[in-house]
Amino acid sequence: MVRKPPSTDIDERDVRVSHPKKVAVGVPAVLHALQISEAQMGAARTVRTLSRINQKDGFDCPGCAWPEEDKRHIAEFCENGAKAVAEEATVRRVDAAFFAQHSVAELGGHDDWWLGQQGRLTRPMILDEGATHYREASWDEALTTVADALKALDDPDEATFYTSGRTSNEAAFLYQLLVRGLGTNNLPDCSNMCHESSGTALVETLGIGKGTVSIEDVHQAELIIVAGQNPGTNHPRMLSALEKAKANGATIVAVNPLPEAGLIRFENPQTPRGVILGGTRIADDFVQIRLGGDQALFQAIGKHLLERERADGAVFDHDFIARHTSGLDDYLAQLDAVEWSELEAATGQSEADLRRVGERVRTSEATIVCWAMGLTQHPHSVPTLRDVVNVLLLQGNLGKTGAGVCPVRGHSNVQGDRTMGIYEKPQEGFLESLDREFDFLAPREHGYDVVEAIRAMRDGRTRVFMAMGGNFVSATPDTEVVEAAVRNVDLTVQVSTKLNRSHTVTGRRAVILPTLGRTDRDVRRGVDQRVTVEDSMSAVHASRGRLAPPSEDMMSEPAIIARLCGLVFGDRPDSIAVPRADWKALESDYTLIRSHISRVVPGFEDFEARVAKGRTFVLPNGPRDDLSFATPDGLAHFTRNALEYPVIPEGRLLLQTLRSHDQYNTTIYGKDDRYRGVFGGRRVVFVNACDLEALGFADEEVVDLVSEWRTPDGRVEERWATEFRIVSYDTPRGNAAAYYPETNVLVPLDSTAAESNTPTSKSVIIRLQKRR
Ligand SMILES: Nc1nc2c(c(=O)[nH]1)N[C@H]1C(S)=C(S)[C@@H](COP(=O)(O)OP(=O)(O)OC[C@H]3O[C@@H](n4cnc5c(=O)[nH]c(N)nc54)[C@H](O)[C@@H]3O)O[C@H]1N2
Ligand SMILES: Nc1nc2c(c(=O)[nH]1)N[C@H]1C(S)=C(S)[C@@H](COP(=O)(O)OP(=O)(O)OC[C@H]3O[C@@H](n4cnc5c(=O)[nH]c(N)nc54)[C@H](O)[C@@H]3O)O[C@H]1N2
Ligand SMILES: [Mo]
Repeated sequence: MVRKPPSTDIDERDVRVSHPKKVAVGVPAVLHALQISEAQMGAARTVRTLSRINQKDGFDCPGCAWPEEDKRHIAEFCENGAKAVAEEATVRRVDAAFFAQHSVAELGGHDDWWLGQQGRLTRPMILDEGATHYREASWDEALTTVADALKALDDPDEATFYTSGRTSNEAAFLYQLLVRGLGTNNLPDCSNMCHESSGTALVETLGIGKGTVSIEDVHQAELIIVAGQNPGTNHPRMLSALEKAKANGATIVAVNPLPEAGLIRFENPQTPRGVILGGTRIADDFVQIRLGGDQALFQAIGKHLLERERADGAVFDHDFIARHTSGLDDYLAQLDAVEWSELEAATGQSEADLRRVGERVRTSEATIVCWAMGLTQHPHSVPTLRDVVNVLLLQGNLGKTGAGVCPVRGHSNVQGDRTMGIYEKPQEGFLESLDREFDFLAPREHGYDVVEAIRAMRDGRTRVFMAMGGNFVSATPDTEVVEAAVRNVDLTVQVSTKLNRSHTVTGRRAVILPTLGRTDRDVRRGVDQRVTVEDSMSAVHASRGRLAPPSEDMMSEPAIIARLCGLVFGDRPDSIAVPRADWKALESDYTLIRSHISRVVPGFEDFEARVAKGRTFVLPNGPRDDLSFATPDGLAHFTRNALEYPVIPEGRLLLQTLRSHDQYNTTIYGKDDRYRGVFGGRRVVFVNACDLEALGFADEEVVDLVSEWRTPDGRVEERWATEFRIVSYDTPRGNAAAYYPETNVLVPLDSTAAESNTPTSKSVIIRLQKRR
């Protein structure tokens, strides 16, 4: 398969490369954010909007899920939060005339950067079967089209409903109700490609699929390990928390194949010291690990702790282990069995260096491990994360101040969406409450996750595909396969704020439902509506937009779904069991949705009062609150995990696909990756200089990337991404990096993590191919 890039919208001949930066944020970051904001919104709207981010009674930043600090700065935002806001609050518009002018085929020739630059969607649009262009539709027609298609299905499992992670709690709750009311659990979400491995490992070992620390814990920790995460770009406000932790005496260890700028040094634009004194050095220790070497690192730490415990004692927390855990002996047997030489090979670190990190852990009274995609998108991510938990359990680093697990979530409400029931494998307790509240019987059979949803479309088992936000076509692996799969569906429906490739690669018929975003004012029957979100640390609070919506005739996500529920369920006779509610009332008063939530979702009792006046409340968290673990035996579990790490065939490289500084997932804000020194282009591949020499390539050479996937029956499949410029870079030998989504075409659909089924976006075997 040779794939041409969708277009030449970004002229890659303009790419320039300079030295990577060591310092993140600072004044240039603020200036850059303001430039982008002004281009999208103009000066007045920029000031009005940015001053409302993350303020009490303002809107929740759509950038990331990192929590707000208690005492909020006047401008509690970061460069990339500002870019996320500008992208949404832009004054550019995609109207009906735009669609009349551009055929779907023509739009399909553009990339996500160009499509996103066109502005906010404003009108419901329908693509009729055989038509070349979308045409304008009324809300009635658009929603009736969707409802009729859903009602006409022979089997509800022929429909699949994707969710991205910006959707509010209120919309997510109604959406899962719509889906379960129809009779399916086909609710794949972006989590399946993101922190699914975290959830899987944490539920099994700790009985909860979420992190166990609060922002205060981060401030109070003695040691923070930041593994597989690039906060300078993806969670910039986390750097302020790390800075505060350091001021309180914490040690920070960064574990990453790349020396990412924010991990090395950070200039806080919100403190005079950050601006004047050149910032804080963040990482005390930088472990430049091989891709996929983290399980070995954590086993090495465990082995070191075990050896020191046997030598001098006083390392393990025996009381904690005896009272709250099971499985220690099995875990220790693994630590005894694994050889230092193998741990060295897997990590690329010497035994002495591994022991140095082990010593930092041993001497810390309160340790937190933070992680993101560098740990979750490998074939062995789930065992890796179980080994992270193992190390923390040895010293009782749970349920005490400054300690615990901290999976740092991506999308700003991805955690809340799960809490609201967006999950293909719902828990029985949740379904029982749902049945009771809405007087129906929710389906029990598990539904499709993202990878299974793609297979079902590919194989002709799906007739309707609906997406609540996101960009399914670009965000998922194996782009060629996914595009063909989506085209195989009768009807595709996108609820979206902005145009993207999922509107150009469609089923035989397609509907676009434009929706309000976080920053938009949402007035229903004369009353300003609020929605709620949950951050990465289980804190729930309200969010209210203030800007005039992109057009008069826009609907919010909760309103769209409430009306759809009315169309789908409203006229069913009483003899048929479908969810019963006053859909019309829910559409215009979200307090009523919250009232339903308060009776269905544990921890949301008295919901309305607890989020009134900008208040935040924290959901119950067993391990954090009182060391209770919702596992079958009520204990936290040590586990024995055989050591795994990638084996890279001769002459090949292991490719990780990651984010540049100027993108939000598939939304491309600009063409630069300032901290890594790349400007004006995105089709670059970062390779170690020694590998280049050994493989016979040169810096700046333009090559094709060929992924080589060995199928279970032993064939080698090739996938091509053409014309990438080589950038000689400080990455471990054998490890390369390139941006997503351009490289998604290289990630095989069948290459997924064991147990979590997450696509292995950080672990793709490739070869560099000379261009003919
Ligand atoms: N501005 C901005 N903010 C975002 C996003 C965005 O695109 N733009 N996306 C949001 C979303 S949905 C998410 S999930 C998060 C993503 O946040 P990150 O996980 O920080 O995102 P990635 O760019 O995928 O970066 C992965 C990091 O892990 C490192 N890494 C890769 N493989 C390994 C490995 O095997 N071991 C170790 N130790 N490190 C490894 C990479 O070098 C890189 O630093 O950010 C969220 N916030
Ligand atoms: N190769 C590779 N692939 C990856 C990853 C990787 O690291 N490497 N990362 C994975 C991860 S972690 C994630 S989370 C996924 C992301 O997958 P998605 O969440 O599906 O993708 P996004 O690019 O965040 O979606 C952007 C679109 O969302 C819509 N949107 C934005 N805000 C709103 C809103 O408020 N409401 C609605 N209805 N729509 C809105 C806009 O139309 C915008 O174009 O990608 C995954 N794919
Ligand atoms: Mo994500």
